[in-house]
Amino acid sequence: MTTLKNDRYLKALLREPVDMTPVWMMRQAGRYLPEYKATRAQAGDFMSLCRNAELACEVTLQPLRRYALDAAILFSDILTIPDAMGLGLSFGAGEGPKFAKPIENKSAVDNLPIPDPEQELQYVMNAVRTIRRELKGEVPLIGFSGSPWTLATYMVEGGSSKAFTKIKKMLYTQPHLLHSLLDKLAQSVILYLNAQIKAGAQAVMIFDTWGGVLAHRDYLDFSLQYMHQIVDGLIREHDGRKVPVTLFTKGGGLWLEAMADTGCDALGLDWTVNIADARARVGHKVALQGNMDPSILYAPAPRIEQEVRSILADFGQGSGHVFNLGHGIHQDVPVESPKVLVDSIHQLSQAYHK
Ligand code: 1CP
Repeated sequence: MTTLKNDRYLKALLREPVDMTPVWMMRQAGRYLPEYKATRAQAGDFMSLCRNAELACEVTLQPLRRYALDAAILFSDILTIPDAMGLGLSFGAGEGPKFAKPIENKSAVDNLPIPDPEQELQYVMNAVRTIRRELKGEVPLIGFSGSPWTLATYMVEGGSSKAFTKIKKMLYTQPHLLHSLLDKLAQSVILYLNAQIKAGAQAVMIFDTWGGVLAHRDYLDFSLQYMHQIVDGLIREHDGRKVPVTLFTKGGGLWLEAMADTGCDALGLDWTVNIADARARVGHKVALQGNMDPSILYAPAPRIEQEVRSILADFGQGSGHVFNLGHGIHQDVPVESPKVLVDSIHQLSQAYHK
């Protein structure tokens, strides 16, 4: 087993005792950091940054140099899988992701390959290996993937969406076709995350950013079922250590019990949920990650600290909480704000771990 200088993130996910509440921030590498913008400019476009292991490693480490974060997250994107399936991913200047060949019919689904993680996605594994080497055991490295449903929304819509009309039309007119797409994605995600674990990721997180747009029964059938398959297929112990799995459905507050029943180790919460209620509902089964509104980072320091106090008090005594934002950090927050956040969590949480 490789030693870790700071393992409180892994311990909290397994609900083992810690000295203080660990914290990391969703999308902690990114455009709110001037040094990210500089490296991104050096790389050219976003995918070139992802494909360059040294530069991907550099941007992964940038937020850790500024803030006392308890985990690093691989710098990559959820859309690497559809890109490796041949859909032709591009990011226009100042625009969201776009696919040249969106999924429109059965033959497109039938012809989708299941990418080999050490071939088409080897650049991701190389980034994982490089980051692990450069982290030098300081903090654990989180690997990640999108959920099958969330990946499918981009593949069928051809990019970002607000109303999800194309994929919902497929869901209600050709449910079998959508299921076969989701099934291929689930198989691909299992191979991809297991390869990240073998390459050095010490925990993994599944981002179901768009699960919350589904009707109740459809969430269970078209999103959660496939995340459950993934949890069942993952390597759960590697290098003498448990590899915790976190599921995050944005807008998933109504489904926490069902999510906890998949056998995952932790649930990510967005800010619409009260973490005390969430703990009462599922805290005997899973750890909880979250859940400050990322917009609070626009506020002055005392307001940020007040929110930290409230969330820590709501979670209460003991382990099983990883502090985080309820979604990704905004691009224009002051660079001083995350320091206020991280330092106040570490300081104020110690009382809850005595
Ligand atoms: O211009 C740029 O520099 C690109 C902006 C950017 C960044 C920094 C994109 C394009 N992706 C990323 C990195 C990224 N994406 C990371 C690693 C960085 C970190 O966390 O430190 C991670 C974990 C993601 C995951 C991701 N990508 C999600 C799931 C999490 C979430 O925020 O909901 C989603 C939905 C994406 C798709 C995507 N990639 C990029 C953008 C702008 C988007 C969102 C598009 C949309 O809103 O539909």
